[in-house]
Amino acid sequence: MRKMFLISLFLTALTVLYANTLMAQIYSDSFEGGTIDLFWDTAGLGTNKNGGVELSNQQSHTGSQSLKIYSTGYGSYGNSNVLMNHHFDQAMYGDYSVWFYDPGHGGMYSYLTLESNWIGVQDWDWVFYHANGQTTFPRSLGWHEFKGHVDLSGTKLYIDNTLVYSDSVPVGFNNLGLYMNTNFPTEVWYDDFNMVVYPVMPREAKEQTRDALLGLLPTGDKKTDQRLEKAIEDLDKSLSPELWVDGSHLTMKGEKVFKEEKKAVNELTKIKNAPSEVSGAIDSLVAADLSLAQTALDEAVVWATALGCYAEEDTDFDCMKILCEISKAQGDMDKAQTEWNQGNYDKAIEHFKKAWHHAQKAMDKFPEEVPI
Ligand SMILES: [Ca+2]
Repeated sequence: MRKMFLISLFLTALTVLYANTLMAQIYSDSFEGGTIDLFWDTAGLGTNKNGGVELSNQQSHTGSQSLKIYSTGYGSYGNSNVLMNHHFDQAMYGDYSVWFYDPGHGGMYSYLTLESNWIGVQDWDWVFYHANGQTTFPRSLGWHEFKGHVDLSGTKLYIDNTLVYSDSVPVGFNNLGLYMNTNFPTEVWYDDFNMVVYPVMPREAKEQTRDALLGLLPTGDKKTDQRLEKAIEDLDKSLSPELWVDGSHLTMKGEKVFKEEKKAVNELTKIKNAPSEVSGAIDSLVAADLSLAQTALDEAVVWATALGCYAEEDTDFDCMKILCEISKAQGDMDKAQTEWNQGNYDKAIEHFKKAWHHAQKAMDKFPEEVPI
């Protein structure tokens, strides 16, 4: 059931997003089934020597399988050097996580790596985990979750939900991988990989759109200038810091972001003989709202799963409430896409707002009922 639930979300997201440049990439892998998913490049850029990757039933975090990375020890190529990775065509931002089965000994490097950011174990240290350097989080035998969040305010890395590293360097990533390097025969396991990533965070997309519209002034047409100025004013309101937690998350007052944006889009659609950049700006704004709603919805699904709430089979009252809100959010995402396809931008934004609201309600993020 769980798998079906996640897959249906995955398909929805793909359908919704193919049409625009703010394509969210949502991917989960529980390493079940017969073969390693094609998402992963197992050719490893020529680095897979003296070892390899395979699906294994020796350990599992969920289901009956996980991904095993193994070493055959020091050999003709030197240390074993194994990498399974995924390449993105452009720098990405967002959230990712994986479970790691720690065999509890030193003597190997193994980590989840994203460009210069990495979380895992070092060969010389069997006492603490490392996340871009040594942490104070003690190693122990068994499953542990490695998690990261990257946005324009920087990077945060977590082990078992404890923050172990943060910086304020706004750098996205083009590569992510699971890696091991050692000089003796051994093995580690990874399971339940999840990621929700974007090429541009919604807030940055809105800022860029605002600046692009500002760059059109003056157009030589007084009426057009007035509408552009009004739209920029509305966008400034939607970018107000108290409405934003970070580049992809809104505060409890977040509905104002959608409302102001709707006004801006309405102004832009009224411009007669609009410069060609205007229609691109409208699409960017609608896409950014899609990202905000989709992020909240993804997190609501993770939230529900963590609480043990699964679709269809659940009869628990609180679970039913959560799943009902998620279902409403998914319904609004679909309606938004339909409106967007028909050029009804303000109605699309209205549905993204509702989807966001339902996702927040599913996660119990409102202290009391907030009308929409
Ligand atoms: Ca599994």
